Amino acid sequence: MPRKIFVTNALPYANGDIHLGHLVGYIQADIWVRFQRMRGNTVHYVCADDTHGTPVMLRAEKEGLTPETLIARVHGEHLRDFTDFGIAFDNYHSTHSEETRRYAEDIYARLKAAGLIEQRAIEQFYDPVKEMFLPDRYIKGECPKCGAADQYGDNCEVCGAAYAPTELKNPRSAVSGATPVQRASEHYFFRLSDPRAAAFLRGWTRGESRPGVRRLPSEAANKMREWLGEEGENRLSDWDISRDAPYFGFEIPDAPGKYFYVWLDAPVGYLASFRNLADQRGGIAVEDYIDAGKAATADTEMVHFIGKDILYFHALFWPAMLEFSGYRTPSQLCVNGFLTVNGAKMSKSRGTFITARSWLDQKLAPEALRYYFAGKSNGSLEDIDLNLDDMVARVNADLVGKFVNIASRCAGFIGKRFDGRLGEIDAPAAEAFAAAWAADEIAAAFEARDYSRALREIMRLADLANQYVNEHKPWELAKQSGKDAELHAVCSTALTLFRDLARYLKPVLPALAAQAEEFLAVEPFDWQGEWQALPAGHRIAPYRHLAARIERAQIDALLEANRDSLAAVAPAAATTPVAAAATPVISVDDFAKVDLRVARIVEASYVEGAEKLLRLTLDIGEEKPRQVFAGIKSAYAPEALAGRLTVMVANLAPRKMKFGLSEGMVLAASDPDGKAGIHLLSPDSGATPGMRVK
Ligand code: B3M
Ligand code: ZN
Repeated sequence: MPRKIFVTNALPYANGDIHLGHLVGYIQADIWVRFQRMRGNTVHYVCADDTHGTPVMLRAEKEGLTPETLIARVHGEHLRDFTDFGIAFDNYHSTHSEETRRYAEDIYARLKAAGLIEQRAIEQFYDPVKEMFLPDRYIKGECPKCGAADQYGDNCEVCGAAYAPTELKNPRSAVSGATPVQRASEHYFFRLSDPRAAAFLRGWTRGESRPGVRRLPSEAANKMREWLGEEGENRLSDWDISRDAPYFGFEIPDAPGKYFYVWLDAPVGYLASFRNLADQRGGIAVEDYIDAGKAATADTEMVHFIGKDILYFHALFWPAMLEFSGYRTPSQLCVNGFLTVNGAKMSKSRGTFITARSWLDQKLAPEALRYYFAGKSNGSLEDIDLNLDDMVARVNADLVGKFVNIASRCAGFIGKRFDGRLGEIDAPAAEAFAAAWAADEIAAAFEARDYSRALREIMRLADLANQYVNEHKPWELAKQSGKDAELHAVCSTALTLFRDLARYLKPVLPALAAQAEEFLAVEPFDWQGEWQALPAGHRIAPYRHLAARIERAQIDALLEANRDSLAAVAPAAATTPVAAAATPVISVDDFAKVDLRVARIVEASYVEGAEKLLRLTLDIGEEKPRQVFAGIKSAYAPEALAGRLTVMVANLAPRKMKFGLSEGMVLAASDPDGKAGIHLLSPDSGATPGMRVK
């Protein structure tokens, strides 16, 4: 029976451009969707912009726009970028939509009815001028320990002290400059600490989406077990799902001035985009995909493609939200790693923070990137490195040198000598090729999202096809009399092999495959198991150049276009730098006493009542994760932290703080006056939790 699959990609925030790092997951999803459709399965593939929350609100204010105007502009930009990279969503919607509001309110009402919503008062700093509660990044003051000026609310960049927001001396709002006041506020919590949540999640994270296919990648499922704790335990803390006005988002019903936190309604955007698609197109039984009862009998699937940094939300919060509100839970999470470029994190100074638009502006083929990312994708969470030299070499060798070369060496003879009509193919050669034709193996690789394996197999077959052409040398046959029949058979066979390569490359290179379909004058390729030749007498179109080589000069222009033009950065106004506390010279032995470890932030959450602290759960390869209160909330939203690697001091004496026990300290960089923000340290890709930093 054909499968019925509802597929989504993570919703990009509406306050930034699409960059190559985003495209890893989108290209992986689009390839899988195209493959499924070639197999005859029904797929509804949707996405949307993630539009709510403080960053979007403040960016709109900065640009002198309403949030609605800003998100409308960004929606168009995002959709254009995705479309130009061949990401063929059936619908690209917005979380700022009636469908999202309706589903969010419905889910919330059902969670409330299930006794899983709780109201609790928490203390926060409030800016009386801006009349808004202040997230950490907008409160500054003097460090209560060393007096350093202009420090953030939860930890001091000069002496490293971590403290509660209320301890900051002379606090002021970084938004208006006013002195913030402490104000209690009612917040709404989703009670993940309820035993029902842990019991459900423990089973769900271990489950299978289909026989033999795990719901979560195994490394992710193991992490969930840690986060949940052992049987009967529940390490999850309640999740604060409300924010106070002013906030760009949806008001919580019966809670005037309270808004759904952006991450509450972001995944709801998946359902909203699907519903909006169904209302536009008709004929889609949405309930069969999203209603728990109906989905079970209709045997539908809901598959989310996400980056590993947002695994926590998709493997804990979102399934629990759905389960306890009567909606179907995700069938499978397909999780991709982070992108590095030339072996390092994307960086504006190196010009490797490359936007999708700049790739296209440099006239670089989007399918070159699709091909390269596919060649690096094996279905795991591993990070992917875009080595630009390697990409140029791989695309030029495989796509131009191997695949297109078969057609370009044979098509001309068919056109010139045989009126564009194919002849009988060379049966023994075809059978040998057909025997090598591992259609099922290629399909299995695509199904498992192990595109690197699929492409290896396809390129092996391309080598066989080129070997056939090299052995029969049509260019020699064409010069000899009495060899026309052989020339006709050789070229017809080669073009049949070319046709099958194009068929199997189609999920990765849809545009190139469409050009091949047009040149060969065939119906759009689907995925048949058996090998069939193109029939004798079949007329093909005149051959037109199918793909151009990439030149290194294009890559240099791309890097230049993305480099932060340093000249444009005005020299910082001369200020008397805060005298950094003199740090004594120490010996190597002194330094050796500090046990620095690579740590993965498995969870980051707000701390009730703490303005500047985040509670981090850190995996440093020990039995139990560490709990650390870190003064980085001023610079980081918790959702941006989950899954990241950082460095921590692992042998600090545990500190009893107001909000609990802090078992260590994470390291972050900033300048003495703190003006340039806080920058969490992160080790290069390849480092793993527990590694000693020396
Ligand atoms: N917008 C974070 C991100 O852009 C967030 C994803 C939402 S998916 C429901 O990766
Ligand atoms: Zn200090």
